[in-house]
Amino acid sequence: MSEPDGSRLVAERIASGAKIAALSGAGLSAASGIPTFRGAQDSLWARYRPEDLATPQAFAEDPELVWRWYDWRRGLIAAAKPNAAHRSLAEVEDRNPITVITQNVDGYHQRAGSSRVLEYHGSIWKLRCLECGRETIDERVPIPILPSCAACGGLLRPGVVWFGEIIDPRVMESSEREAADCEVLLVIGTAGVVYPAAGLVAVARDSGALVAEFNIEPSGVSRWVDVFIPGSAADTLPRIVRAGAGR
Ligand code: BJW
Ligand code: ZN
Repeated sequence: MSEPDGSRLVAERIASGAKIAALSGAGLSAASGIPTFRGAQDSLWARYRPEDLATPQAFAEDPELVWRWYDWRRGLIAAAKPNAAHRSLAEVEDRNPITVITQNVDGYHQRAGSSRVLEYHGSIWKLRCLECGRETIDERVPIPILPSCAACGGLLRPGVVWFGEIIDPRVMESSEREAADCEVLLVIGTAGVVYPAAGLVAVARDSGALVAEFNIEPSGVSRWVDVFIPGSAADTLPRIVRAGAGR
């Protein structure tokens, strides 16, 4: 189904108080000015693919390079702020049960006011010691390169999930449960190519949820969705959520 019938259906389901799960990706924070992973970009880092930097092997080979990339991204995130799409997911909590499953590590959903957020790929503000395993929240921008553990002096790494690493089993289990139990799944700004996150769309669909995708172009999971809503999520998501609220 496509617009406008599909949009209306999604707005009506939300308005009727349906239980919602949202799966968000980098495209949701794009309108905040945070670069996506796979889009055309003109930054210093555009020549690197996520598969080149977001791996334990890359960090083992060149921790300084990987830390410089994360320090640059932490600076961008700290200087910008959540956008209208993040805010509309927070506002919908007034009327609907909602869990946000985010692949993003920027912390913007929490900053916008969402109270139930599952950080599927971790957080860029959490650091973990490679020696003693201690985890800390560290919001320094810039961060000293290379950062070291206050407890043991070991090398710290970003508390995120890299390729080849497992998702925190508790987060994975909760996410699968939310995808299976929701009545509406909102899939927002993700290329839908990184697993197991992308598989949550099939979980929701197979469990009978109405699946609505918000993206500027079709993604790897578009074949599984009931409704595709084209455009920037910062424009389309508030429109659908507010249409349901009669605003
Ligand atoms: C807009 C917009 C606007 C733009 N409005 N929209 C099954 C099949 C094949 C492979 C695998 C599989 N299962 C596992 C794998 C391997 C691998 C994987 O998926 N590889 C594929 C790439 C082929 N997965 C893993 O390794 C995962 N671990 C795992 O499976 O463990 C078990 C295991 C271990 C060992 C062997 C086998 C299994 C871990 C994946 C970790 C991903 N980590 C990263 C980095 C996180 C930290 C950080 O941020 O630095 O996560 S990579 C990067 O991709 C990041 C993102 O969360 C993730 C997804 O990206 P996302 O959000 O989709 O962003 P983009 O940029 O790709 O897309 C943006 C979208 O927005 C686009 O569609 C735009 O059109 C859209 N858009 N502007 C709306 N304004
Ligand atoms: Zn340590």
